Amino acid sequence: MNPVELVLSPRLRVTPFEARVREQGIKSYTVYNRMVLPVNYTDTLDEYQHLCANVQVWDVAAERQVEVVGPDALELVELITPRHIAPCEVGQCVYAPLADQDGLVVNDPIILRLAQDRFWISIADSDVLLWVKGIAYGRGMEVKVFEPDVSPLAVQGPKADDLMADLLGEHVRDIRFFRFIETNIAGTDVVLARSGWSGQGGFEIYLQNSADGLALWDAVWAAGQKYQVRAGSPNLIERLETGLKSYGSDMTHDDHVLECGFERYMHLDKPAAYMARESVQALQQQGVKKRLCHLMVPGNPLPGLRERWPVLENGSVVGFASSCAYSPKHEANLLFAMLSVNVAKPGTSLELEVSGNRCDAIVKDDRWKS
Ligand code: THG
Repeated sequence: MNPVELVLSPRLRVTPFEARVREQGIKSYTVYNRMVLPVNYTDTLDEYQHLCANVQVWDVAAERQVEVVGPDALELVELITPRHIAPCEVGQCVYAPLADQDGLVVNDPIILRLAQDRFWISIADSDVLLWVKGIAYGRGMEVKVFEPDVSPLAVQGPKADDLMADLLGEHVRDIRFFRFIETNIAGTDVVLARSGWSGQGGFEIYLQNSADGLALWDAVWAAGQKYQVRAGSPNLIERLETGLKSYGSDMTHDDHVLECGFERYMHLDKPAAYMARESVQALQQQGVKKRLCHLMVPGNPLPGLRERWPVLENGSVVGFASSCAYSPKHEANLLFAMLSVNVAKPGTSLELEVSGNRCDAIVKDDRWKS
């Protein structure tokens, strides 16, 4: 098929790093939270190999922040997620699914606690700002909910620690996973967290003033010269190997939190009130009907996935695959698929239908093993 162009206009928000992203030769964008999200500079395989060996700088400003601050901030954040947030310390981040009153997934953000009464909800692609403002208003809560001028810049890859230590000092190596510090880079105040959407390790730098975006990029870029730094982006191959699911693709507002493998990030008996409690209890009694699974298809690389591909058992559709990449490590195609519970067991043999052709597929555990 012929390549298509994404038309850029002010309705598609720019990021504070866009000039550098262009200079580095960006070839394709996607749209995320009504903002551009750079996708490819060269190609996904080349970028995957570089990411796993070196260090990359990613413009992930499209991961917008929803700030919740005020006396009722904790109560409000507790309401919107089945994860217990009270134990999260200032300086800590937690991965927390957001669920509505029916238990349906609204988003799967990282939540940062900046103060006892102040949070950033670092969102995936859906309108969390309007949802949370609506709840705060409807319940008359004493809290401010807004989108601050904050843009994450990710530094990912095995050389990320060396790069950041050269830039800020050896102490950054001591920042634990999902913890953050407040510091300053190139004259601009930033939040520096050990996190990021890859399994290769690294940091996310939350810029707090768009006007300083290029200065921040340039400082990181200069420190990265020793380490063959390149511009990159969340990588499809790497994120499938690591098992990172993408909201909007792999799970949507049609799916219940109990269907998406979020159990590790939920405390269903938490003392604080949360909107999904009744729905979760009811569905636990009934049992879920579908589950988000890992699916492997050996053989040659499959084409790019544009629409969800049907998954079949004995000729009947039992679910749909939503993401796919060929993994050099496993020498197989890795997919996420929402499957009927009766087939959602590692080891189950199924078929995948790709443009009219059927191929063998096998359900795997969440580490692509058995
Ligand atoms: N960084 C920031 N904001 C984000 C993302 C990010 N918002 C949108 C999206 N990504 C949120 N989704 C995820 C999903 C998984 C992880 C991070 C963000 C993640 N998971 C680890 C894992 O699965 O191995 C560990 C989670 C844990 O155990 O606590 O890192 O990337 N700022």
